[in-house]
Amino acid sequence: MGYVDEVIERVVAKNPGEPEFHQAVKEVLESLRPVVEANEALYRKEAILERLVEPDRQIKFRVPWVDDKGQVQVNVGYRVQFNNSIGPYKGGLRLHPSVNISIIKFLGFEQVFKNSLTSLPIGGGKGGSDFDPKGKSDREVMAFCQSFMTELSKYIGADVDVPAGDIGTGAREIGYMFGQYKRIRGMYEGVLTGKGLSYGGSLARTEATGYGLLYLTDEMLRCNGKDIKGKTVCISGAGNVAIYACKKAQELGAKVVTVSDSNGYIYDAEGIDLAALKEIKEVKRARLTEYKNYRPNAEYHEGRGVWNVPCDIALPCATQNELTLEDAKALVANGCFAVAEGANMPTTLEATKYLQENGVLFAPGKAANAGGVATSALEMSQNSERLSWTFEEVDAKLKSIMVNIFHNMDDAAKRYNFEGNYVVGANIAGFEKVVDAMLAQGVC
Ligand code: NDP
Ligand code: 2IT
Repeated sequence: MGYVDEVIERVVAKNPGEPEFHQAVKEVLESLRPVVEANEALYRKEAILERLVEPDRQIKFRVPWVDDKGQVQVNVGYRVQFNNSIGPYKGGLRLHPSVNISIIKFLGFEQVFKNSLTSLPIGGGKGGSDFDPKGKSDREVMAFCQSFMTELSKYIGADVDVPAGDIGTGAREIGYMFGQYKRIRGMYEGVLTGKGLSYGGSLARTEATGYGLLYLTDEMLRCNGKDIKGKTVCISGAGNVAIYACKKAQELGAKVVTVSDSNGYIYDAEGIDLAALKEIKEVKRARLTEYKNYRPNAEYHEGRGVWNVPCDIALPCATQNELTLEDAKALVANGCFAVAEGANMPTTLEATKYLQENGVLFAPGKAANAGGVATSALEMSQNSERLSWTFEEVDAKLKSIMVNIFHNMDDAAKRYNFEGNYVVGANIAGFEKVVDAMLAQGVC
């Protein structure tokens, strides 16, 4: 059995009941085969793959807090510090009832390669909790965030581990967590990113993941002789990534016809009304059923089905495994020619394979959604030099980072004779830098 297969088998055996983590490891390691085969003796001796798939440490803790009725609630908190070979651990905090160790590990593992691809000095980590912010009062969210940070603060720091937002964690949650960190440690430091603009946040961080997704998609289309202008786009999700993907897609001249949440999706044939979407989600924190109050001609459909809407370009921006083989078949049958992942691992392995085999340009999340964490790293730089850059400055850097990521993954794919396979290209390009740093730093 080859080295890659041995390690995959061991990961599955040693981490039972962690299907998302297995999936992420398989996707990465299988596409690294050409590099691993070219360096097998060295990598085996140095146990490179074994070291990559085992996090530096996994922290799990109790998060007790008091709800508005005076009842004590208990949630579980996690931080997985995966690999800090190229910089402090960096990655978001997910607050969603589905969160478990498998999900945090898959996200942390992906983050290692994603952060490497940004070309900035950040290692990979991820955290979160099974706390559900939905339907909670601001005071309850604050009580949870303060309790969560009381424990997490022992393990993080501006040069150690710098968390940020993810599903369920936005500006409100980051603010409460930052306040608690400051209080406990008695110091102001850039320990979190995605902070508010009045206390050290970076302009354009809110927009960064969605904008970055479109900058990379635009470059991918351009290099393949296509143009985003005038194309029809389907987006899933209606959160931070989806909203700013929608905004930039519209600015680039595309027509976005869908957004979705976990209850259903909107089909607006005239193009999504961004102001309405932002008011519903960012101001009211309401459900998409409200959209019809703003746009009576739009359709609301209960349940899944967003990928059955005909489009040229699909941008999954909600959650893992939301685009299945069935969905991929529907997209191809309807003439979709590009898929770029705004979410982390939204496309199943079978669906990815089907899309690639059917000539669909496919940009994997670790490249396509790297604009968020890249701009987080720019926030860290601004905090360190105690200066703030203008929106235009940050946005220009973001754009050049995304264009570079596209070319790095494109070149890596070509070097190994997998031209056009951006999954292989992104994994190899991300891996090469991490391995180089690991080898240089000896056995650790
Ligand atoms: P938000 O919490 O802002 O929005 C998440 C959106 O996805 C909501 O519309 C939510 O619907 C929907 N969603 C979440 N879980 C499910 C589910 N199980 N089934 C269907 N829909 C679901 O999160 P973000 O926009 O920040 O994150 C979206 C994705 O992008 C995630 O995969 C995240 O890891 C990834 N990402 C985020 C980055 C960032 O900077 N924020 C950076 C890079 C990647 P509902 O309200 O009904 O739950
Ligand atoms: O998945 C991700 O890259 C994020 N949620 C953003 C992480 C960050 O540190 O900005």
